[in-house]
Amino acid sequence: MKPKSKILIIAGSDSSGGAGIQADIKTVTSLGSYAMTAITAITSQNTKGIKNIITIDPKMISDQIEYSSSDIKPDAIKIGMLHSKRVIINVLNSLKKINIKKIILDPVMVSTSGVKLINKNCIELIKSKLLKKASLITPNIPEAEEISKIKISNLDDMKKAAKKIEKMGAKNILIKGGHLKSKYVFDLLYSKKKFFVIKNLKIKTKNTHGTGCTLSSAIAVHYSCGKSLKRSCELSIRYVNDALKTAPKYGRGNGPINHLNNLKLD
Ligand code: PXL
Repeated sequence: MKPKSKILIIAGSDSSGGAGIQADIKTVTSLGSYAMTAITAITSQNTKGIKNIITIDPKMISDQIEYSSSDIKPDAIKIGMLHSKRVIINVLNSLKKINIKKIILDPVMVSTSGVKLINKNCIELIKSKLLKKASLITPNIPEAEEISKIKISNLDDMKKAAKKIEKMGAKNILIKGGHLKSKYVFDLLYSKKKFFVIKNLKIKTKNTHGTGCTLSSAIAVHYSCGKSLKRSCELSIRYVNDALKTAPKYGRGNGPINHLNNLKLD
């Protein structure tokens, strides 16, 4: 088959292959699109945690975005780990130059294993500038709390936080409910002043590494192909759920999900 669309991924590398740019490339590829990348940082990690991180020079990040896009124009962009203010400023400038409308922002702050992936002073810049540029922002509960400064314990709190994040200038917000303790996961999309709740039975597993990266990349693919944001979120949540259910159980910690769940290769 020919790729359905082209996605530019701006994110960090996860050497264990479950999250970050590796998860993004696998997701975009398995869903039938063409993946391009601008790598923002390199982490050495396994399923038990992160050993160390080196950051890529912001100018190099801009060059990756601008030089590749000037030749192969992406249909949508997925943004993941941006670790410093300087990186965010450069990415904002590059986004202005390449002028792609469909942008999915995963405001990555902490890894599944609990390691901080960005500096504290990034959060202000994400709030004041970057979230306005995104078609959709996809925080999990801790990230939504950090952005909105609202403590979230239930679906009502999620709605309050989504409204507040919209007031800050975000166009559409998907708050992922997986961190709340309950039999069900409620994911909440707030779009055009309307709430859509996507309810699923919670899958009991420790193999959740990379779910956020995977979800935002899947949304970028569906959205780039002309589906509505709501439909893109529904299809992508289903893809992540299927990937969780069929996780290959690699490693001794929080293992990767199964990005190949939708493919029949035999
Ligand atoms: O899941 C968030 C995330 C994003 N980007 C990189 C990561 C992780 C989590 O480990 O390693 C590079």
